[in-house]
Amino acid sequence: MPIHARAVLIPEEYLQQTEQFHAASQAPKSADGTKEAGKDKQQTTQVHGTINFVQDESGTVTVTGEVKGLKPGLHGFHIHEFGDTTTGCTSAGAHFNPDKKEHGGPEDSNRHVGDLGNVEVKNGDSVTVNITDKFIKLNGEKSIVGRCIVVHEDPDDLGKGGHDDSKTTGHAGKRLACGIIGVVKG
Ligand SMILES: [Cu+2]
Ligand SMILES: [Zn+2]
Repeated sequence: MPIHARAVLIPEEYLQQTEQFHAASQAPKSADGTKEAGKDKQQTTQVHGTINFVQDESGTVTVTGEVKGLKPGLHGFHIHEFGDTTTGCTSAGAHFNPDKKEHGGPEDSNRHVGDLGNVEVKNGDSVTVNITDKFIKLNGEKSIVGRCIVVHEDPDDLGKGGHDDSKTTGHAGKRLACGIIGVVKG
């Protein structure tokens, strides 16, 4: 039977606000009894979307969906090890790497299991995702269920950029949005 999973990508800014709400609810009230509201945020486009995962009988996983609110160009797209967004997408940890390999591209054999490469925005601010991958799984030791999918600000250099972090993160920059992957009805 195929296995189905899904992640809703939540903008990093929203997750940061959630953390601020937690902090505010624990902070002492000000003299007039009102709580300090969060500072006005500069309005920026929020990156969001929904990503679907289906594992077929052979163990191949197809990743489909849409990401909106991105700048044109390539954006690093990875599975990170933890299904945790407590302090924003940082809580998702490093790339999911159960085989202790170096960062690479999706076509490399020396890659993190979580290395799905890039999504590319060609027109407007959204991209339709359609990736087929043999490394990520929805069950077993390499299961990505309960971990996070992360979309980055910059291109993933697939380990070949020569930067300090090319072999660990692909130099993909800030985490713009992330979502915890959960099992869904087929
Ligand atoms: Cu990443
Ligand atoms: Zn990686």
